[in-house]
Amino acid sequence: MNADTPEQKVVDILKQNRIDIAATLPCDRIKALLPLIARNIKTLPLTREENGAGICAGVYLGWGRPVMVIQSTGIGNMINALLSLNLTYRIPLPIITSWRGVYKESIEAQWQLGRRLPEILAASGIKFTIIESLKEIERLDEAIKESFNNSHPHVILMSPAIWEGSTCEIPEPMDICSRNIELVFSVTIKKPVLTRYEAIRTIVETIDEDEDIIVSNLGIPSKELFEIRDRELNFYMLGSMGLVSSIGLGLAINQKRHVYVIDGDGSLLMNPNALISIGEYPTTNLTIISIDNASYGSTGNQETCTQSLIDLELLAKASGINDTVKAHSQDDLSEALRRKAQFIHVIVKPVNAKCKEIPFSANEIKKRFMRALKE
Ligand SMILES: Cc1ncc(C[n+]2csc(CCOP(=O)(O)OP(=O)(O)O)c2C)c(N)n1
Repeated sequence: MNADTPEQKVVDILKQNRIDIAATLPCDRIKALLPLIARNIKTLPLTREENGAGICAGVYLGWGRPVMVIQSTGIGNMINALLSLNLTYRIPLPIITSWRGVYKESIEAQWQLGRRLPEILAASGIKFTIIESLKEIERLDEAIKESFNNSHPHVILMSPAIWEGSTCEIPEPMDICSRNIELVFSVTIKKPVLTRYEAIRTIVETIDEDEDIIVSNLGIPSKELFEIRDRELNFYMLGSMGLVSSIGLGLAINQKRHVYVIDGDGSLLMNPNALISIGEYPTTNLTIISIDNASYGSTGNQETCTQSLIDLELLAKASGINDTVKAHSQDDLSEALRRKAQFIHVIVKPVNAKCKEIPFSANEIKKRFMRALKE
């Protein structure tokens, strides 16, 4: 039933290109394509596209070959990631989009972004290919190769015309069963004694220096890590606020080494979708260390709501991450690190060390990191 359908052709092209992970978010026009991809290629359903850009970047850094398959509106949700992460670090990412807003589009909310997408992508310096009909499907293969060969993202705008008349099977909706949810959580947050710098030093002194990966958050945390101990297995974020844990997940999926992520409180709250993905795809080699100074430390210690409203450990638990722990001291933190807890919530004071700039370009950080992973 699926042979010779346009959807099968797309899957064949993905397989020919040795794609090993597809990060997806649905569009009505690709409701037959997505389940077919999921049956053939390891698929990570997303809750927001920007999070997918981070996960796919991690997969690529771990020497994998990811694609994204999304609705074209999702490009609007990920434009900063495409520029500050993919273009800046030269990380390839083929993005197959169901191009809405142009062909037989009755939903008015699709028009504004959909019609302007080619101009937006061109102005952003993001390579794109328009595929109007099934006859042009081979251009998908060319676009995927172009993305990996030139180490940049490539958006493929696929017209709904391609799928018209397809006989590709659309699965029945799943059966929803009853389920119990139970959470008993009670915790005391003590007045902080540690600084972020001390917490990062504890991480560096506890992990396996020769084997383990550290992915560190943008701004001062990366600079502090660089100053404490620069190593080739450190991946320093220079921007893309919120994506550090997503990148860590992508790496953990594609690597055997243990991945330690240094995240913040502000950054985690910008992309709680990362926690949902981590809860959904549990790995045994990923530890998220959320260093919570109750503020946006890198931009001048403006308060976040972790002091008054949200407990990040509870947020992690609510996202399906079971093995969580709170750390107030160096001893708490090193014990949690030694047992490789999935999520460590570290309570620290809002203090920034005075550190120099990291003297590497994004591309240098990426290249030496990827080289070190191969050793
Ligand atoms: C989308 C976006 N908005 C705002 C910023 C500015 N910015 C850079 S670092 C940062 C604070 C990050 O805070 P947190 O994650 O809590 O880490 P901390 O610096 O406190 O360790 C902000 C707001 C940014 N880089 N990107």
